[in-house]
Amino acid sequence: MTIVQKARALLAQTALGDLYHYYKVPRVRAKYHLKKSMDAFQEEYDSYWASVNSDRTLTTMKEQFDDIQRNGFTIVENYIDQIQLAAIRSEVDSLEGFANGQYEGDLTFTNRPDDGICALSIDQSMPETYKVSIGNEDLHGLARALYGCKTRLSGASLLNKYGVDKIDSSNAPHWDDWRVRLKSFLYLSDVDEEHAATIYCKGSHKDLPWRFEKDFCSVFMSHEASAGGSWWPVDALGFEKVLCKGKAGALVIFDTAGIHAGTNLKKDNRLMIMNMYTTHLDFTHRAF
Ligand SMILES: O=C(O)CCC(=O)C(=O)O
Ligand SMILES: [Fe+2]
Repeated sequence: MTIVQKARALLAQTALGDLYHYYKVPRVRAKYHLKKSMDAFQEEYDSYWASVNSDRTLTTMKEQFDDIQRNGFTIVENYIDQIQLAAIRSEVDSLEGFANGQYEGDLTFTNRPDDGICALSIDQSMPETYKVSIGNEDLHGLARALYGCKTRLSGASLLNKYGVDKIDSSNAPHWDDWRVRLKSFLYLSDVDEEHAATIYCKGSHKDLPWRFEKDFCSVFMSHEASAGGSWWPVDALGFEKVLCKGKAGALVIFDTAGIHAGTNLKKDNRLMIMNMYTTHLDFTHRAF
């Protein structure tokens, strides 16, 4: 090494060298500001999560509370009995056009033909459906027990997946939000590998090495740029993939911070009632 090279190498290790690189190399500038930005967001992130506190005494659904804390999800077979199921189905089946995405009645309705799904807001005109969703104090209590008193019902919809072989946007592995979002699916039809059972990566609601980076992207990039992606990095984490199967009347409840993905419908319909809970979103019509 010449004296000039040695002097340069020494200088590069000083604050002056850092300053030189900062101005000279765009990527060094980008990295520096990215770190500052991530550190600032980490403060907001930590303070949000410090405000989310669970309290097991607030729920009667202790087994489900434990399951969700441990695995991120729970499945309750026969959550409603056949009589209640029949009463709800009779309300749902009388919604003209809903079965194939063509509903034209008074309730708020969304149809996404490319995904092959549609969603209808629930109100008191369907009393049996209302009772197990918007009126379901047991579920509301479970959500508050898991994530604190601020947790609230942010949506309740009747969901119908009707598009056979359609690739639903939710088929990519993803989590829904960087904040609390709990969902319950009360199955009104049998759900299995042919009927679009959701995949849940058991335990992935915690201990995910790149969660903060992805959450950071989801806040600062557009939805389009940061939406769910490929199975490749997810498979590398080695989580068990559980298919959330259940007969009509089963209830699946899952922490959507865990990695999950929809699957294709191979025949018939998948009908369910979805409740969604968050700490921060007002109640509104939601398709997912
Ligand atoms: O429809 C499904 O199976 C999964 C949908 C989903 O990702 C969600 O509701 O968050
Ligand atoms: Fe999702």
